[in-house]
Amino acid sequence: MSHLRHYLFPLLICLLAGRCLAQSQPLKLWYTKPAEKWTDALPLGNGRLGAMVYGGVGQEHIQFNEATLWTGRPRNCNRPGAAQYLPQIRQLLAEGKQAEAEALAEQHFMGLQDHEEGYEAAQAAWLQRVRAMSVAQATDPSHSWKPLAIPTPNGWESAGLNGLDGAVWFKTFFNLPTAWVGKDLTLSLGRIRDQDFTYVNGTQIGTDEGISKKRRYKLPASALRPGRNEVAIQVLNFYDKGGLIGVKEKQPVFVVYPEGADPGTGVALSPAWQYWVQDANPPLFPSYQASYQPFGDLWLDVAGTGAVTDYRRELDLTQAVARTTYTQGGVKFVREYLSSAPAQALVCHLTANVKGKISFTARFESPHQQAKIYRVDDHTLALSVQVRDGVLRGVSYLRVTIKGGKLTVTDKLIQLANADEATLCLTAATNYKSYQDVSGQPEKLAAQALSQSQGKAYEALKTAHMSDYQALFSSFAVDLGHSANEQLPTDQRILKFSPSADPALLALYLQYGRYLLISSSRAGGLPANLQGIWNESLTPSWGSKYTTNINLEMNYWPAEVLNLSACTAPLVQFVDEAAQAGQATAKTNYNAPGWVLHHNTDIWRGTAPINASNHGIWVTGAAWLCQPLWEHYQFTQDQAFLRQQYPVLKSAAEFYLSFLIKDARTGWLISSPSNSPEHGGLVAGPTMDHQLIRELFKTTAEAANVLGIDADLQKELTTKASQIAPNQIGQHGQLQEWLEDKDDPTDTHRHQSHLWGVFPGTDITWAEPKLMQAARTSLMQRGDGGTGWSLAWKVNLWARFRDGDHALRILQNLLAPAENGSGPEQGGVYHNLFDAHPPFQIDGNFGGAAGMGEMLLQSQNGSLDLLPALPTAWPAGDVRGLRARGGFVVNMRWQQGQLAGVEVRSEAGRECTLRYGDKQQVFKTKPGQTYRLSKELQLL
Ligand code: FUC
Repeated sequence: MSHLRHYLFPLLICLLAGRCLAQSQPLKLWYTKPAEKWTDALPLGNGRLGAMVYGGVGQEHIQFNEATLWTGRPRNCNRPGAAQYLPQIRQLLAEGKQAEAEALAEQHFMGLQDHEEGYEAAQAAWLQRVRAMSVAQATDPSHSWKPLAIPTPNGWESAGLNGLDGAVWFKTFFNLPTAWVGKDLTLSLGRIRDQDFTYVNGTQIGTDEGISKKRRYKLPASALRPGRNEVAIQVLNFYDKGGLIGVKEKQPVFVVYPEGADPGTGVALSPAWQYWVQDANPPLFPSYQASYQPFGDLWLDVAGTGAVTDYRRELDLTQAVARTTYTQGGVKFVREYLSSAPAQALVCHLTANVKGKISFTARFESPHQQAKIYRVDDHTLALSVQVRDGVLRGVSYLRVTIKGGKLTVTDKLIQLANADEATLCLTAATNYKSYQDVSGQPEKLAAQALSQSQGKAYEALKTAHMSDYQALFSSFAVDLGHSANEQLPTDQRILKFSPSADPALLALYLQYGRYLLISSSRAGGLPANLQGIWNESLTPSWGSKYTTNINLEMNYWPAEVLNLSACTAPLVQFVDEAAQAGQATAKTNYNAPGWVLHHNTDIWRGTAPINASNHGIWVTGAAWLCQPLWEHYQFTQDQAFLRQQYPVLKSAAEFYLSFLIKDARTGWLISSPSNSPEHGGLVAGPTMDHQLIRELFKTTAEAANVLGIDADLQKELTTKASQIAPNQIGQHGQLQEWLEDKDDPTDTHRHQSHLWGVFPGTDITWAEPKLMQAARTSLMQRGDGGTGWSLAWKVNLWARFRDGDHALRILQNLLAPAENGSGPEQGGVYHNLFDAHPPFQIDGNFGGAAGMGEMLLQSQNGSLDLLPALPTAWPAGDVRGLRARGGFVVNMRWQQGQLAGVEVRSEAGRECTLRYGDKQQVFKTKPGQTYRLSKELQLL
């Protein structure tokens, strides 16, 4: 009895207090100085409106996004006639002629690009136009020359020329040492995106194209002068990032040196580079898929004099409210910011402890070339934007409501003088209605949203926001231990992080993952993309779209287990729509029924293969995207949901039934052509595909069985599943990534696709220890490094291997400071705890959070496995609200590395099997009932 009291008492207190964990462990990111970079700023989001808050004192900057503002347009993405080439591509692969297969597929099998037609002619005409200007004309001082810091490692985008494509002239100079007069020299410029025409003293000395080539041009003595020599470069950029990037080279760049000499002995070009933009409208470059776009920037130039003390900015995860506080001139200022789902608005509230002290000028900026700012009424300013390449446009309204003071709205800005307090409400909308319909009315939507909060006090808006947010967020709490480091600002904690020095930072990271999912994925909206909903660039990496060979799925790994099931709604809708769109691709490329989706998709539900045949032809995107649908059913036991989604599973299964072919050598059913994601080129029979298809066949058959339908199909799927190429163990003890035993055990490629069957799949479990061991060997061979998402995947895999210490080692790498010298291919975290691929990519945040859940509870094998991978560095802890398959919610506590007690709430009334170590307990449950068990798994 005494041990019972010992366990129950604190648990009851906890349950009664509701948020006791949150109180003992403040879930805050906080800093002692304003954000300098975008990845220092704090993210807010209501699923649709995203904001990055910098918290500057004299100048506040809020960069914002609206989730539906993308490039592109509804269009056919399928290349007619592609299926004709399928037999030949398969034949070439069967004969081992990979290069030929890839070449043929590249030409005939990839999807259709937007602007593909007529591009060459349009580009030739544009080139002729911009090349017509002589270098003398181009370097004339009358152009509006501006300074630019060179090199621009991530393109001139990072130096303020966001999204600029076109023709740009640069100039600088160097002084020729007297000793070099009469010698031929070399000018080293490094890499240039995309094409350059380089002149010295008005003579062209070189030209080249392509971002991978290092520019080193000969400077003939005859072109040089004693003393000052002028360098002029016309840079042409056709798409994506542009400029003189001069990246990561061992040899110095932007130098001249005698031909054949050591570049280290060279003379540097003057850093006083200048540029002018000759033409910013080249023909739109062909693109397979669209890019997510930033919307705009809200700036507040805040009045205030005197020294600033007590500065702090924070993001409170329990409230989804950001805050900046400081004292200036003896006055204490507080700003609060939130992105409210009920109000569909971004709200910022400014107060001071002395009346009449709030004065600022609010203004909009936008990186879009086509942007307009205008006055709406006495309180409201508008920003309207139109994307350059596409049909979407957006409108944002900013309304300022004040207590005291004087408000003036001009055509350009809002001015506020001497108010007691001010509330800013920002709304935004686009004309995107669906992937097929862009007839929305952004002005109307933005105005409607604004009118919803009209007349409401800030406190009322905040209360409504918090109760909406907390309904999701407070369903889960975790305590992994404490240390003094918790008192440090977050950026300092990151620098000092190790799992034993600061276990609470991991708990914060986990809860931050949940916060980010709630903030970027709400019913009725789009799923979280590669950057959630946060993006400042017109040319974000990988288009900030949806990569489906790992990234989109990883975004949703925490959703069920960490008790945010409702946040999967956008993904479910997205998959349903992709299943519609993907039917045309199934027909066009494979002459098959059902639906297919390849390794990437975008807001327009592009489903055809993109980019290049060596990695774009990967057929199992549809199979993988069916998994979260099945998982949602497994976790919730919602049969109505399963009935609704079953056609999507069935249609995907029908595609693969038609697509699989018999391998002549082995007699197995194999997937061909395809790819083991981004590794090894176009092949027949990658292991991952077989795991995915086998699992899809099994779950579709099981779904039909649950629903009591399609008996014949159930049989067919079960039979076919057993004929698919099995998992194989190779010569190095590894799980083979391909049909053939050709893995390189020293290969540390970021993808570990053949381990899909271990996690997130269930094709390989401890029921087959040899396969599990082989999979583990493969993971050992891949190593403990990797990009952000690669590390996050490894955490989950090590959890399934029941090795908590190894999982924790990987978590340590996942939380390495991204700005502290991590290698280019190493993941980590930025100051705001955003995951670094690098660059920022949100999947690592989600995958890392899910991985910690996986360390504490697993339920993929028909039982609830408690603390399956508890690391030694988490000796004591507490978790509440973990979800398990079968419709169970689990609270548990552990001490000295051992389970101390557990509570299971049954939502669906299913029989429950609990396992802890070698103990097991099976018991019947009733829906809505909670069951308490001791550390011995005895029912109490
Ligand atoms: C896949 C990965 C890359 C990156 C991109 C968005 O292509 O291989 O590492 O995450 O998606």
